[in-house]
Amino acid sequence: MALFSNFENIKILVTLLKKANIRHIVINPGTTNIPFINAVQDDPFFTCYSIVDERSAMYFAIGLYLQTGEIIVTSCTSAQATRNYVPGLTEAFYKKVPILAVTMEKHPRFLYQEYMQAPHQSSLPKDCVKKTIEVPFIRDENDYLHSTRLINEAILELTHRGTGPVQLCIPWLDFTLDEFTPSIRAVNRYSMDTGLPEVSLTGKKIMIVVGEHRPFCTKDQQAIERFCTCHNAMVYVNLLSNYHGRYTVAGNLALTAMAIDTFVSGYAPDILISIGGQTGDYPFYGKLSSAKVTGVEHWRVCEDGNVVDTYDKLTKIFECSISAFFQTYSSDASCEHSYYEKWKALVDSQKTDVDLPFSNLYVAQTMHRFVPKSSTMYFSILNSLRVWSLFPLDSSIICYSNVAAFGIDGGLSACIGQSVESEHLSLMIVGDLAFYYDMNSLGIRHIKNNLRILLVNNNGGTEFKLSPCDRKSRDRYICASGHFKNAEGWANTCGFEYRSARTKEEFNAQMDSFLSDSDKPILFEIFVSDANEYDAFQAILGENVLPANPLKRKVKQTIKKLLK
Ligand SMILES: Cc1ncc(C[n+]2csc(CCOP(=O)(O)OP(=O)(O)O)c2C)c(N)n1
Repeated sequence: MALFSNFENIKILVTLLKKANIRHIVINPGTTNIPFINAVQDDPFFTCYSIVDERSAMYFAIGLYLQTGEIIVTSCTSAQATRNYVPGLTEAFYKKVPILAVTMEKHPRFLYQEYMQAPHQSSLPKDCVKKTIEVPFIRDENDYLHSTRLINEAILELTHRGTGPVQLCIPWLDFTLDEFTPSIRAVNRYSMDTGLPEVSLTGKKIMIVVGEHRPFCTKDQQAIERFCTCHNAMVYVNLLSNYHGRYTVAGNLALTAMAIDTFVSGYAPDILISIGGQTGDYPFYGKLSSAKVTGVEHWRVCEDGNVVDTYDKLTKIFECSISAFFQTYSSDASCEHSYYEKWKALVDSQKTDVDLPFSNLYVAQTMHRFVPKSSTMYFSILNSLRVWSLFPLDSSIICYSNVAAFGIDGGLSACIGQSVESEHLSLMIVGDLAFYYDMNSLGIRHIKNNLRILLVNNNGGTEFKLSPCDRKSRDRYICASGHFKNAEGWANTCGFEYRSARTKEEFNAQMDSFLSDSDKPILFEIFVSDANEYDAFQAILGENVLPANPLKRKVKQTIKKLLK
């Protein structure tokens, strides 16, 4: 298959910035802009600035322009980052400030597909920029020439008939679809009006995946359970599913540690039925969307009836309610549950009591059993959500995260909004960048004593160091390290009780009281190193890697036990 690339786009942009003598670049942390950051951060031609918050980055860029009178470039990742440029860009638009806002976007096929971090990037309000220019993926000479012309056009527009901001949208990353064999699927849509079709589910392995969802009503829950009773079905859940019926499998760790070939040969369903919103579950998406997974039909059950082909396997859309769908395809028959049992056996055999260094993961491993019943937990996206998803929580605990548009910007505010209408504990798990993005929310005067914030201060976005990489080279701009010391002063100013821990012992000694009733909201800041965050994740994965033959893993675990 063709290799789609954005490296050529980055090269063209950097070359043209130099030719236009544009030197100042304001950089926000992120993944999709890593190729651009790598291309400029050590080039002495450019002066780079690291700003965590995109709202402030855009105003910072305005300030740079006011002082220098020069064109300023800003660079941010996709997801919610671009949206947070809007206030500053609006000021820049009416102030006529020439800022080239370089934003990144995914291939258009991911738009509106419940694909992670893929909100529309070029839909800014019309009084933000003079022009939005989107360059193509470069696949051949035509694309190359096209991009070169468009990037020139974007730079020229900054000063054409008066100055003003311009958005330049660049597609991100090289990607190939491994083992892709073209095949053309037809997608059919059914509704209660037209009638749901006859389907044959006999002998099929069925996986129901529950994306983010508020707690289920009894009617839906019963309908799903009844369906599972009469089919060889399982329900894949993660924390955000808030579904706790029979036949559920919390399979996040299993999928994280499972080789794709193992999934294909032993764990993939014949039919995937999706309900709820986005899963926010990268391991799940990675496995189900793999081109190696063939023969799986995705059935989407949703009242909007939209064509949302998240895993590139969509064949049927059922435009109806959850209960209508599952009731329609249930009967009084019962059935063997070999598929569910296979998954359950796998999940039951997993090892999570691994010795871990002090880290977000260690805190999740230690604390997940002690979170009081009926609490609500709100997870910051990506790293915090990922590590907590490896551990089950009591079924009375409700979990949320901003996985719809995937911003680090508003988790705390959302958690506080939830907490003020609850009598139970509300617990936010948040990294330092996301915390500082939303720290003004600590001043909300409606905050009650039921709020608990666990702030994992790992000095920047550890998210960008969890895969093998040169960690040092990522610190300055990609992870945005070194901006913040601690939250103590601000927490105290806002009437919180502030606690901190730098070791497991300090953490363990305070965990109970952190989770207990208090006459103040509590902010508990733990200081962990990026190296420990990485090592902890690798340690738990290493213990649970699932080779093609699961028997081998059992033997390995037994030998390890005997050697202890
Ligand atoms: C508004 C917004 N800006 C930028 C991003 C890109 N982004 C995703 S995760 C992340 C790092 C978060 O760092 P932190 O909150 O410290 O959590 P950690 O990964 O260290 O646990 C960033 C910048 C985003 N998702 N949303």
